[in-house]
Amino acid sequence: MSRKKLTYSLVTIIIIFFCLTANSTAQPVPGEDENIQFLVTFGRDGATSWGDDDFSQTWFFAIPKEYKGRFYIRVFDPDTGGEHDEPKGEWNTRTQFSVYGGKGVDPEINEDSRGLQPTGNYKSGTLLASRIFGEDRQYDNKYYTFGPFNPTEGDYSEKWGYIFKVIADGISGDDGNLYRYFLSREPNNDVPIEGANAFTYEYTFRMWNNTQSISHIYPFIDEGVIYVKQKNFDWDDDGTIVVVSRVRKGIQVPISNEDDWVESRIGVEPEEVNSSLDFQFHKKKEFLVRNNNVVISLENQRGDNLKFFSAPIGGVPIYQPRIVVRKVDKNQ
Ligand SMILES: [Ca+2]
Ligand SMILES: [Ca+2]
Ligand SMILES: [Ca+2]
Ligand SMILES: [Ca+2]
Repeated sequence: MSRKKLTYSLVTIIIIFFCLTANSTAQPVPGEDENIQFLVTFGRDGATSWGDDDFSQTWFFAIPKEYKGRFYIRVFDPDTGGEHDEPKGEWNTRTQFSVYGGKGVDPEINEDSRGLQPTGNYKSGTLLASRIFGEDRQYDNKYYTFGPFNPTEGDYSEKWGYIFKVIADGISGDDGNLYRYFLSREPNNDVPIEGANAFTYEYTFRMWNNTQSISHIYPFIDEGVIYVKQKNFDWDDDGTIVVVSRVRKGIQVPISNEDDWVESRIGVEPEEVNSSLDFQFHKKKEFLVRNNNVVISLENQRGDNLKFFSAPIGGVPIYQPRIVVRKVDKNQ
């Protein structure tokens, strides 16, 4: 083997090694690498200027086909009241959490299922469990656990395994419900399932109340993507949104301010295909923008929405200045 080939092989081995070891657990939603404290969904009587465009949020959990055990979907702080939540007047928001399985859930087959807007047949699939929470001390700063479920109750996909959908609908009121999920093997503890992942097509989350913080989300760039169109909503002119990848040190994208959408196109480099991008949300440093809720979605040049994975596929992309492989002439 020539030295050049050997160098390429070693680089390939190192990259594969990092891809395998970088598979952090996907079970907390928001994920471990994202540095996002909470998802947020307002009651449907809320004002969109508070940062939720449609009062509904859809997430998917993918259970690998090898996993045969039962599992649970745990919701932390499902109530709206007490700790963590965002009041407007008295607490009156009621949120319905619903778990769906069976045929019709797979969002690659059924576009309505993606839940970008809570319209059409976005509740497709078989309803497995549902519960409505208002202000409820029993579940304030605590978990409520859905399940147990069997993986085969999900919608089977060759690519992703058994897919389950969880929709949070703000069915009444005007306060913001902050919450998060954990996909667990056990009902009363957070015990991850090896190889599981979670994803959404429209991410609505709360930024930290800390001017030093940087949050991340990780869309996966499929084969054939030439550019992506990013759309962000109600960013409150809070700092910057920057895109980083293995070959991109960081480009700033246009940001929204108050109750508005801003969109832009980002060209995709060939080296970025089949890997994740790192969308970084840098808080404004000069002063604190409080309680900033933000919505983001992406689509490719064909208008197909991209998935944001709670555990980035291939690991967190780290910018690497291009490696130059020098040809060594043995005759010298
Ligand atoms: Ca609460
Ligand atoms: Ca209220
Ligand atoms: Ca809550
Ligand atoms: Ca906002």
